[in-house]
Amino acid sequence: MKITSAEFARGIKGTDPIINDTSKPQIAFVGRSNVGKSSVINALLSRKNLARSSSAPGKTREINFFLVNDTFYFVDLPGYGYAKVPDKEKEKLVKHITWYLFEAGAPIVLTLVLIDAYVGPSDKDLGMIEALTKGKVPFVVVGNKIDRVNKTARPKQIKEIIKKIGDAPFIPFSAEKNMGIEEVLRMIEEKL
Ligand SMILES: Nc1nc2c(ncn2[C@@H]2O[C@H](COP(=O)(O)OP(=O)(O)OP(=O)(O)O)[C@@H](O)[C@H]2O)c(=O)[nH]1
Ligand SMILES: [Mg+2]
Repeated sequence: MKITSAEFARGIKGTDPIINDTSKPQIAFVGRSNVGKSSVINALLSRKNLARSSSAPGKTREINFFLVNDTFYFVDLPGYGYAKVPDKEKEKLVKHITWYLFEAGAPIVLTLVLIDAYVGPSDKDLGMIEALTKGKVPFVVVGNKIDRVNKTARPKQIKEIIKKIGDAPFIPFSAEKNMGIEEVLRMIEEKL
């Protein structure tokens, strides 16, 4: 798939009509704080900082919609489970994410569950995978930051990740080194 245009559409904190715009399918990006959701979006769109990324976890606090090719949305979600965000706000963010994914009636055709390929899936990641499976939301697990794993150690690390996530499809990725972009875009295209 060729990306011909990408623009920020809207950031939302509660409900909003954009969620139920059924004329445009949505691709959701979830994962723990600082795993690189915003960076992965930028890499897929070949844009530097359209989705704002930061080394300080907890950067994204709204659900951000990016209109791609005038036909579908990339949806950048706040990260789950990072200690630097105050507890009350964390709780609110998790509720907002859960509501968006499972209750809001958004036309989500694919969810990218980002995990840190160097660290492997956390319990929270596995919980998200379980919830998506139960909720019948189609997803793919994307192992970002694979560049942090030594080249020779990659096959073993990938095997171990696959063992933990079970049947879910898995794509190793690096937003920093532009790895895995073709594979992910192909997967998205299949769902549109
Ligand atoms: N080594 C490496 N670092 C990366 C990669 N992708 C992102 N990062 C770094 O990880 C940090 C977090 O990136 P973000 O894209 O802001 O992460 P996020 O998941 O959107 O974070 P929140 O919005 O806080 O949930 C930044 O310092 C990025 O430079 C990657 O593929 N490899
Ligand atoms: Mg972000």
